[in-house]
Amino acid sequence: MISLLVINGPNLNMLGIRQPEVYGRDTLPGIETLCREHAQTRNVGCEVFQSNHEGALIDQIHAARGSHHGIILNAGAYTHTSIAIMDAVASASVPTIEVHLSNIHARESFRHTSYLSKVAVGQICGFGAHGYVLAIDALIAHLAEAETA
Ligand code: CA2
Repeated sequence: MISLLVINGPNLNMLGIRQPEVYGRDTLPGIETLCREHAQTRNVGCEVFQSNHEGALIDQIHAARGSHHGIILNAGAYTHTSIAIMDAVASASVPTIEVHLSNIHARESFRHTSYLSKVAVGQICGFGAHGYVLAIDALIAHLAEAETA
């Protein structure tokens, strides 16, 4: 069975508590349940992880090699700063889709740059929590395509 890992980075544990006008009213546990339930409808396994620490995120990305077929990654603000997380995604060689709740390209210019986009299969942003559902489907399609290639 295909197994996916959904990783959320710093401050995403605060979702639904503050700034609902930017990030919506969904909470992190709500998003994680949405991911698990959607994955189940597609007959794929889904594990979730959140950390506010760069090294812990890197450890999870490394550990995904051999235990998960794909990663859905919202690295939060590390998206715009972390060469270390970019290198972890590249070195793990696990297909990764980058997700953001907000449309980072319509926000401050420092959010327009993503180091992760250089190593991700693709980026989904601006669709709120539904972006995780889109990413699960996109990752399943990508893995199926890679299998037949
Ligand atoms: O839009 C996204 O998903 C982001 O990855 C969210 C990050 C932000 O730094 C990225 O530029 C885009 C922020 C995480 C959530 O931060 C909160 C701050 C206050 C209240 C609730 C969440």
